[in-house]
Amino acid sequence: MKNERTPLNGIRGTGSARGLALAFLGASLLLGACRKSEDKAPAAAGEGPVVGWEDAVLTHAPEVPPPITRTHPARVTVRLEIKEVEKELAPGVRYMVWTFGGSVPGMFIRVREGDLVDFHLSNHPDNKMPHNIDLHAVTGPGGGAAASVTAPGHSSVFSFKAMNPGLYVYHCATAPVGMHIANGMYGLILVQPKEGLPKVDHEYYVMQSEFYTHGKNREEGLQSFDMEKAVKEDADYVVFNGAMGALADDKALTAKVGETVRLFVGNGGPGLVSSFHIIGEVFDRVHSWGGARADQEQVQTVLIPSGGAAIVEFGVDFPATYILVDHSIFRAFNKGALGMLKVTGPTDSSIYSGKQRDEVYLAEGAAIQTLPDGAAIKMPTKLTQEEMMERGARVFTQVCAACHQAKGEGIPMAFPPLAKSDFLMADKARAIDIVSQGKTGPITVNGAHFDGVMPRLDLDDASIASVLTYVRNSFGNSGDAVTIEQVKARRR
Ligand code: HEC
Ligand SMILES: [Cu+2]
Repeated sequence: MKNERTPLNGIRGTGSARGLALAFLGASLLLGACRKSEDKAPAAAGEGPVVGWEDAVLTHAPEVPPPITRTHPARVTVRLEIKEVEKELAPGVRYMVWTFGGSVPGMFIRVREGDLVDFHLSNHPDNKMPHNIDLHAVTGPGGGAAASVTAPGHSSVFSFKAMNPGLYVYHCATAPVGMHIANGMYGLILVQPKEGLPKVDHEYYVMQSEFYTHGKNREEGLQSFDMEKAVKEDADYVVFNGAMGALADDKALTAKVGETVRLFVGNGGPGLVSSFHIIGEVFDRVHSWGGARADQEQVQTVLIPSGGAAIVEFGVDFPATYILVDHSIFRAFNKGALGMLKVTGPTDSSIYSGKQRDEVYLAEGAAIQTLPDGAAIKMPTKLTQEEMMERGARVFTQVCAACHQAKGEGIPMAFPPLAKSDFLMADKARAIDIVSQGKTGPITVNGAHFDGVMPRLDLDDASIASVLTYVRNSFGNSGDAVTIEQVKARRR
């Protein structure tokens, strides 16, 4: 509903301003050694000089750091720690999430337009994977990704100037990028416009994303990432703030009648676009695409791209539990994209009459979501060597190359090589087990050590036989074929 309107902000950012800002960043990086003192450097057009040095306040969703009241840019330190931790996706469903700050989504970062940000990214020593960060607010190679590749037990530091106000997604961009994002590596950074945002009573952080699990939706136990479903964008869970129910019941957002609410809404993807809507509420002002200024008023549903954001503001006029959904509605009622905003206070019958008739409302739930499985696909039981090589090449490019790379060369410290791999060629049965069941734990390939996670891939016997025949006869390897029978025998 309507609340008091504030004039829309002006358009900002000219080419020459950016040029100046870049030069300014270069100068400031040189000053890095004497950071305790106040850094004074020439101001970019329309901004004051960088004064002072402070630590950014970071918060876990749904909390948002307090508005920045400074009237000048400052040098700001952001410290973010990557942790791989087990979390509950839904009741009884556990998942090893990779996080920026210990939770999904990652911690909310708030800086001010013009700030010079020193970014410290740490990768906890217990983690298995190298990670990095691409902040969409950063102007520079990979949005910081190139400068922040960090092995477990290490820390990277880079600096950037927050030149462009707006709400931005950040995410991990380590190969395979889709897998790192699917495992929970995303969050939001707000570059607060220098004139600030209009005052509201509540600011909240909501981020949508999907999970692709080996089991079906709500299948209990420890679930692992399913690359095949992810490639098909066939999500088992679409959720707000990292888990089914993370914004429901006693964890609902709250407000009182007469108050104003601002939601910073992001979409981590990795694959799906969000049609963000609140059942029973209208957004008074919207910053489409997370842009610096409100550009729309009285909006029902905002489209939030994968890797994008939006800011929505509204006043609450009537007590109720308002439901946050992705209006691609099966996601809401069947996959988890459902949150709550509980508004308390006096009713006003001039706004809404209240219940005039009583009837039973049956909420949708798990009961309706069992659909018949697709007809079993007939798999070939016999293939010629040539057919195996052809099929194997296809499986390799579609599935394995994301991690082991296009020519099987691997990535140092992350993915072992299949090219000329002594480990692969030494033991056929072991190779079948790895491709059919996944693999974790320390191994040595061609003298180099690896201790990562290869997920279960859910391939049929013919595909496993073919891809192994292919890799055992490509990239400098040569060996005998792996037959479908041999795979069958190992799997039973
Ligand atoms: C999501 C990333 C990922 C995908 C996809 C993947 N692997 Fe792996 N693979 C790994 C990791 C990580 C290891 C090392 C596991 C460890 O350290 O215990 C590994 C190890 C292996 C090994 C043993 C080590 C070696 O280099 O010989 C083989 C063989 C292998 N993978 C084959 C495959 C094949 C074939 C495919 C495709 C069907 C595939 N992998 C898909 C990540 C992946
Ligand atoms: Cu990562």
